[in-house]
Amino acid sequence: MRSAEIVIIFLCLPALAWASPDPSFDGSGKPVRMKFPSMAQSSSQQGSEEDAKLWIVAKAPDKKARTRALEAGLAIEEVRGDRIHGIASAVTLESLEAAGIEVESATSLLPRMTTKDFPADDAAYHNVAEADKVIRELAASAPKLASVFSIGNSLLGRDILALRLNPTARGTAPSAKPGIVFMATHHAREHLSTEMALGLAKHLVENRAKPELAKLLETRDIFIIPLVNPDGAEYDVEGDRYHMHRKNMRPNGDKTVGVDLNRNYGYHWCETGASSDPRAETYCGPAPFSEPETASVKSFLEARNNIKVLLTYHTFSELILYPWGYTDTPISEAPALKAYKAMAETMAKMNGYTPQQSSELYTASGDTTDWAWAALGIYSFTFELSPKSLWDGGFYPGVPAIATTFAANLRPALYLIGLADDPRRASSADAVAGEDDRPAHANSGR
Ligand code: 0X9
Ligand code: ZN
Repeated sequence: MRSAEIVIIFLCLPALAWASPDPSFDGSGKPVRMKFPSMAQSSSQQGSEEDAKLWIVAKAPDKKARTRALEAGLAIEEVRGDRIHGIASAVTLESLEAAGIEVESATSLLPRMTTKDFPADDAAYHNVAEADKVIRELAASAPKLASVFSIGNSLLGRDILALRLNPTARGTAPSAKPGIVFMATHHAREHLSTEMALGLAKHLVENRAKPELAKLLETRDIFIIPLVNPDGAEYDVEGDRYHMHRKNMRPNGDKTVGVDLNRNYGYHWCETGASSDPRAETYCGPAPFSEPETASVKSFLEARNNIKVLLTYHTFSELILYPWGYTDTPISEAPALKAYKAMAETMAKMNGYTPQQSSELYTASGDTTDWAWAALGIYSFTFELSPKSLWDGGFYPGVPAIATTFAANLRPALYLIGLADDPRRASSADAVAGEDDRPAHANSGR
């Protein structure tokens, strides 16, 4: 399919009222709530090219084809049998064709622009200023436990804030206690991941005196970074409208904006499942760690060899992923692999997600977890949070998803905090002391 032949498809499924030309109405005269977000008009200061996103359905019968699609610049969001669904700009259509990927449909997301109420409905989500405020207020409310510092600045100069929970070390002071870091929103539009990080921060601070948490908090060095990509997150909601933005806000000098921060880490950088074309959603940047956001995470982790576990929250698909992502080969250290699998499977029982090696989803290099494991030996996980599918809201699942996602993912977070002293304990019998195998409560009924 060539760009000129893009068909603007209005899906006729009645439940998908957002796909009608005026998404505020379903034809019955009654206003409906869009499941999918409003998109920005091209009036944004970043220019129209960034906003002209397509929802692409293509044939990709195996993982190799999925990786080729990523390399052509498609951000794959769902794998359904032999088809992939994802987001790209129009130019990527040609690259997909050149890569031998058969595109079945390319649906412009622009017709969904006009709904006015969705951002207001989502007011419970925190923008950058609000998220920073939450973090600072939590720290101020528990000065014996919590402190805040900046791990560095984003491209546009925003602080990338970390909340630290450690009663014996504040700010950037060193600590020998076993450390763990939670990160969120490498990808701008994955706002639910920031909510998960904030929810976890709030839970730990507000329940710090409870016996089940007090000992953990006393003995661990916990870092929570809710916004690795604050510039992108801010842009994505600019003007009270969603821009479906993935990358950071680097002007690439060719009218395109952004580097994919989860392709910019330095292990097997840009070798597979990433693109060197700045127009691509999976653009790996001009060099490994070229972006201040990934460079800040790198320095933050390199300066703290007490950090043993890392969890980076993304959305969506409900997956638990562990290295490697750049290759199908499993990690070579047998005891570590056993521990990774045990951790992923235990957490999957808690939240109902699917555990797998990252490359099972697709092979892609330059992500956070491959680098953190390869360079620093940190046990590193990517969670793809809710929803499971685009049809349940995709990147913009609405306010109810905040509470259900937090409820499903609190226990995995506490479990990882518990294991930070020795992650290899995961594969021994005492690892889940205090844990049980109840199915995830928050997922029941889905
Ligand atoms: O592609 C990504 O960066 C992550 N998915 S997302 O939809 N949030 O963009 C998944 C990264 C998993 N890592 C590898 N497969 N290497
Ligand atoms: Zn992501």
